This record gives sequence, structure tokens and C-alpha cells, in this order.
Amino acid sequence: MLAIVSPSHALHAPQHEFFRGERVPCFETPSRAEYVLAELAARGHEVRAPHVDSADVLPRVHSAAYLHFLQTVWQQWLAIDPANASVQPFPSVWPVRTLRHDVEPDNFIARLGLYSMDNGTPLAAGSWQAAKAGADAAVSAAALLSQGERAVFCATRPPGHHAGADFMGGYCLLNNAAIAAEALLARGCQRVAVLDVDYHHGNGTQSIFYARSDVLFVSIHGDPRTEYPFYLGHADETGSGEGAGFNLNLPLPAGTSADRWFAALEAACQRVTAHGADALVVSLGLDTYAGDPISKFALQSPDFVRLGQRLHLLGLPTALILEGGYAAQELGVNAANVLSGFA
Ligand code: SP5
Ligand code: ZN
Repeated sequence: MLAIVSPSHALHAPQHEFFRGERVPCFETPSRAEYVLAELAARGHEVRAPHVDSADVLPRVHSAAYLHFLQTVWQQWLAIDPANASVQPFPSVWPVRTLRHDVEPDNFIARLGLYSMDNGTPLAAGSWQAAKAGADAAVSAAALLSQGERAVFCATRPPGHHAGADFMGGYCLLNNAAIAAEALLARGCQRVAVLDVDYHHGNGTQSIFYARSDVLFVSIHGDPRTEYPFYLGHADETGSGEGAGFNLNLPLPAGTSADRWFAALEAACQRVTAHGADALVVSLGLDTYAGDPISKFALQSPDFVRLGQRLHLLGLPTALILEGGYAAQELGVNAANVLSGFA
């Protein structure tokens, strides 16, 4: 399978995130993509750089104000103090419920809170460049599919599915899966399905398409009552307005076995088929792996071959977009196993 990887991913290399009030090393590291790249090369997959600019698609997914913020966030941080070059910014205040989000504060940390859902999305000097390259990979995949390619894998990082129209979160800056879906629509698709198999609910993707019937969103994930992102991903979220019936959440308890997970995948795939989509975007999180350090499902490496086989059976032009997966050393094998199953 053709794969798209941009070397710029490595420009996003923050050092720390927060866990229980303490700074810990980032789980989402450049090594993740390096392990994937190495395994793709070992199995003879063709790897290309992105060849299409996502600039005209980004505003279909993200607000102009958020895009401007992301693009300039590091300059803004350095403008406060050049010594910030070696410091990571984190938000510490958020405009929840009765607070206003229609006024962009002059204070940098307050602006960072306005455009964030959590303090779990570390930034570094090259974060925008890396995220933009990931979005370019997503639209490049859409272009290749519209030219007849059956499937394309984007080994993108940072991941994307927690990022909403105007906020970052959960290690995600630009919503690559939503960008791929919009690019497919712009290239003539009438209906697209996004199937999200990351351990965590794709709250960003759901919210972007929640009121629309042209993009079906289906997700299998850890129950948000106990698992991140906590505040979205319940089974009763089925879409609104035009989009009523075009959102399907299949939350599963932490500890769910591979057998039960594949039963949910079957239901998810049947809903995708019923949508009559002309293309599929898979938010391919591999943090469902039993060895994942931050997640609690029990898939083993061979299960990812089975996942690839079931996705292939859907019979659709398919963009596979890497999301989570934090057992870095095993990530290459697990990702490549999906591609092997698909082949
Ligand atoms: C794309 C994606 O998979 N984002 C996940 C974001 C999860 N953020 C919360 C991380 C919580 C880390 N908990 C550490 C548990 C160590 N035992
Ligand atoms: Zn995840």
C-alpha cells in the first residue's frame, strides 16, 4: 500500500506533558513515526512525501481564528520572552460554560486556553509545520484516491481526531481525518464515512460533522465515563438536524477483549456500508493494542491484520490516517499489520 510520510513530523518534538499534576515525558513522540517508517520500508511499501497543499481545505474544517493562532503560536510565545524557546507553554484557564469565547484575550495563556480543550497537548517550535505537513498528507491521500488508488496510509503525527473546528486537544492540532474527508468531498465524492478505531473517542471529528449527513462518523472507543476525552462519545450522541442518524458511537468498557471489540467493528462496518459512501477515512489509532501504556483494550499484534482484512471488505477507496498508539516500538508492526490485512 502506498504510504505518505512527511519528514517534518519530527519538528513537533515537545518534551513533557502533565500526568496527575506532574510533568512526565511525552507519550506522543517522533520515534513513533520512525518505527512506522522503518517497518513500512522493511515490508517494501512505497513511501512518498505529501504532494498537495492543504491550505484551501483547512478553512473548511477549522476556524480562521484558530488557524491563525496555531500558525503563529510559537512566535507569540517567544514574543513574551525569547527565553521561552526552551519552555513549553500550557494553558491554565478555560472558558467553560458561562464564560465567553467570543472575545480573544490579549493574554497569551488565556488565548491558549480559548483554543484548547485540555492541558494535554504540548507544543514545540515546529508544531505548526509538522501539523500542516500532516494535513498536506491527508489531502494528498484524498487526491490519490480520487485518481483511482484503492488505499493510502498516512503516517501522520501529531494525531488529529481530538482537534475540533477551533480547538486543540489530546495531542491533536489539525484534524487530519476531517481534512481528508473534506478533500474527498471537494474532489467529487457525495458521501464519505469516517470510521474511528482509536482507543479514545474522536470528539473533534464527531463535532465537526455532527449536523451533517454527507459525512457519517462511526467510532469504537473506551467508554467516556472512565476514558479520555470524557466529555463526548456516549452512545446517545446520534447527530443533530440534517445530521440526525449520521453519528454512531460504540463505547466499550476499559478492559474489553479482542472478540468483543471485533463484534463492535462488525456493527460499525455494517453502518458504514448502509451509508453508501463513495470513500472511507479510517482514523487509525493503534492504542487499542494490549501493550499500550495509556489505554485499556486488549488487541494483540495479529488482531491488526484482522482489522485490515475487515476494512478491505468494505470495498471502498480508503485513506488510513494514523492517530494514537503509544507502544512506540510495536507501533510499526501493528500499523504494517493493518496494511498487510488490507492487501
Ligand atoms: C490521539 C490520542 O490517542 N490522544 C490521546 C490523548 C490522551 N490524553 C490523556 C493522557 C492520559 C495519560 N495517562 C497516563 C496513564 C499512565 N499510566
Ligand atoms: Zn487515542
